[in-house]
Amino acid sequence: MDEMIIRAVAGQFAIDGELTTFRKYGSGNINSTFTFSTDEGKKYILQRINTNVFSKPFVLMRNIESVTNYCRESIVKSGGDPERETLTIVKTKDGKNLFRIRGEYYRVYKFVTDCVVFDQLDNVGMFASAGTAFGRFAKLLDGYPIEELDETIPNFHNSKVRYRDFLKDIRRDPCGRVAECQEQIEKIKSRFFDLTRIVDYMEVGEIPVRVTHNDTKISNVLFDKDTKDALCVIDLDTVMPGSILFDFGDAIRSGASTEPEDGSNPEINLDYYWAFAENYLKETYGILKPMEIQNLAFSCRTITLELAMRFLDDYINGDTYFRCEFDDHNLIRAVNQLRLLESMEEHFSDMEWMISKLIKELQ
Ligand code: ADP
Ligand code: GN1
Ligand code: MG
Repeated sequence: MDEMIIRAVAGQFAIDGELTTFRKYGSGNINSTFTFSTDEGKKYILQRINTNVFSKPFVLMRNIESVTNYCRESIVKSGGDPERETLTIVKTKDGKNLFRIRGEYYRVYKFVTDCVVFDQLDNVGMFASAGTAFGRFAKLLDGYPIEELDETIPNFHNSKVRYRDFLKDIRRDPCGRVAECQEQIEKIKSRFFDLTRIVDYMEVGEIPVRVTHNDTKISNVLFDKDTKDALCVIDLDTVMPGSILFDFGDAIRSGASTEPEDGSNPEINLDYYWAFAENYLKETYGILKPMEIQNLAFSCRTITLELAMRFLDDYINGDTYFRCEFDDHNLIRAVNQLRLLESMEEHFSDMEWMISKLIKELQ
């Protein structure tokens, strides 16, 4: 991206000092993220919102402002540091959440100081700590008034709608890629009921709709660089009504895999699974309904399958949604998420047994 634009954009925000250096930052698949420093020694995150994915950026920012204000109040009450434990939006000089230039939307956050972030963890204690952070976040959001939130991406985890679109895209085959994906397509089709079970229960009210994060992958948690404790849940773009099961499942999918999302032959690491679940349940046990508890282990399979389908669908559509580093990236991601799913299926009785053991300890 054009250096002039970044400088011009940063200058529109009420930052301390003037931009000195900036660089591309992070590994998010959706927005374009930069970090910059100022001559007053302050550091910020600047993001260009992906409007292909988030079509109403002002609505998105209204959600985030309201959710971060809510989190801030609670952090202050409990004696925490709101500048490190939640995102802090920096407004434009005329008080707006976003700056629009050339049809693109930019936002700025304060950079959370002394934090580190990982696409994959090599330390079970850190994943356990992420379990506490996501569990607390879920409990905190449980008190947030659901009617105040707009859906930033309608039907985000509605796997029935996603499946219908997937079948349409297979029929359209816009890039002639369907023939080479037959094996993966069949694996997804044969698991239709695994994909839709949670949504079915939600539709009849057996699994509650709550305010949830909806994108709990491990790179959406910041860790303290010294203590390595999980510090701050970020990427609040998809905080909206959903199921807590998708949040639990997605954290396990991304954090308890032996490989990164696109790494070959991933397996579920049951020690990581246990460590996360133990802390997550300690925080959320009091709010979870029996049907949620019963489906916790299963939710890991559902969300992994859903993401495999989303990656494959994007591959079939010509890679228009997820950021790709090379030609077959989405296909490789889909293949590997399906492998992770098979590993979860192989170990499913252990995964279920662990949840019941943890629940018994909490009763
Ligand atoms: P995306 O939606 O593209 O995933 P994120 O909001 O998750 O974008 O940001 C991408 C990356 O930028 C994160 O994984 C994290 O490394 C970093 N990041 C985002 N916000 C902050 C912040 N306030 N302080 C420090 N790092 C941040
Ligand atoms: C995207 O934005 P990021 O990289 O944290 C995606 C998630 C996927 C994830 C897979 C809004 O998350 O749903 O699970 O990639 N976010 C959106 O890596 O689609
Ligand atoms: Mg992210």
